[in-house]
Amino acid sequence: EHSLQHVLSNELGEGLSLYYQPQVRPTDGKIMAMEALLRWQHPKLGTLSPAEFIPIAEQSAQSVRLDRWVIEQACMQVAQWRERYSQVPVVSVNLSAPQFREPDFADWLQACVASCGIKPECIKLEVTETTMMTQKNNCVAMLGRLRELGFKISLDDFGTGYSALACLHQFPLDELKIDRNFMVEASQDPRALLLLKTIVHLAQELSLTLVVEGVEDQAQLNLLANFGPLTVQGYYYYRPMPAADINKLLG
Ligand code: G
Ligand code: G
Ligand code: NA
Ligand code: MN
Repeated sequence: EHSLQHVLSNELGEGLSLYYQPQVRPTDGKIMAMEALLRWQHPKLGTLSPAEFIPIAEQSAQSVRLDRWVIEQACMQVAQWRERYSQVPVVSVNLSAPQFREPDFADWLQACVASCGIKPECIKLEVTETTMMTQKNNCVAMLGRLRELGFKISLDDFGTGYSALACLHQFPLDELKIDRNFMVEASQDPRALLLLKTIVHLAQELSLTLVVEGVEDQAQLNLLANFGPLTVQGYYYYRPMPAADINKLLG
């Protein structure tokens, strides 16, 4: 924790990098989008997961800077890919809760994509259900504005947080990401599979695109066969990987 404060209080970048994990359309294997995932290479502890250090950074609102560093890196990467490849999938980035208390965020983000020479449509913003519910008014206002600017909005970890179900129709959203736990349960219990199927239909009825997280094997993928249009993010297709490895998939 001490050295996290060190990394965050200095010029960001040292030891930090982004991995990307493709989201795949099962019918033809096409990569529809990619999620940018932060990695921190600690000199002594090895690679640390953001699941461990983001919550610490959120407490001190240091995550505001961290998010913006991630977004800058992702936007520059998208710009570079777009110079080299004809079809570049949308890249999603995660927003931490304190970002929604920063009134300048939408302006900052608009300036960020503009300075990289890319369109807002190239970027998807992932917000967890819990962030959405604990900062409802801020989120609705800010995400509404961002969506008008052209950014795509995705509700992350759906079904595990402080439930957004009752307000789903009020949120400015383009996408639902069903938490990995639903896939795990669905492969063990037919009733859990029905639940997963019902959430998929709910998203389709609301005209939201849908990402099923955590598909790890063919058997799990087969369960989704008749569920209609969706994409899959999971180890079965791809693990999160450095940008250099993504080049091989785009080229
Ligand atoms: O890649 P994975 O183990 O390692 O990520 C763990 C968790 O950390 C996920 O819930 C993911 O949403 C979150 N996360 C990954 N990268 C970022 C980031 O850049 N910012 C924020 N706020 N969360 C991130
Ligand atoms: O932001 P979000 O919580 O959706 O981040 C995705 C997290 O899930 C990351 O930590 C990523 O490394 C992890 N992940 C992605 N696919 C799989 C999978 O198939 N199995 C498991 N166990 N974890 C996954
Ligand atoms: Na996410
Ligand atoms: Mn998730």
